[in-house]
Amino acid sequence: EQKKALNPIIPKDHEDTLFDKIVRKQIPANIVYEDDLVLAFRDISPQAPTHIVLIPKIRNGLINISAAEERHKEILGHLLIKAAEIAKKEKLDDGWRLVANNGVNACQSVYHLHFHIIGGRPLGWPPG
Ligand code: DGP
Repeated sequence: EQKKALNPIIPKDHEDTLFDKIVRKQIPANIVYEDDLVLAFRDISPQAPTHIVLIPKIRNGLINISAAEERHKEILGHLLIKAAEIAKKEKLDDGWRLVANNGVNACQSVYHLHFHIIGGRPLGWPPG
């Protein structure tokens, strides 16, 4: 069953989302990678055998890709490189998908930029 589009809860700059609480370890998560800049953890509602959420630790205005500006290019590059490393470590050698749900029609539910790393089974195209 498809998720319905909901009214987005866009955090103000000083407001936390769920992912800030995961970064601060106030909410437990199954962490698969962490460095100074990014955190990757297993999705609570996996859509495939491997389903990892990769986020910048600090939102810095990046509620999603639509908010990307020149000042974000270093963290965006870092996220993509780490996505590739994580996929390799997870042995997703037969293929995997990097998804950034962006806005209401894409069913974005947390307004803190995140990439889904999805794999471990054949993935249909087009997506829902
Ligand atoms: P999106 O729908 O693209 O905004 O993705 C948000 C994802 O975050 C969704 O796939 C489920 C996941 N998620 C939500 N709450 C939690 C949580 O408390 N822990 C973990 N590990 N994942 C969560």
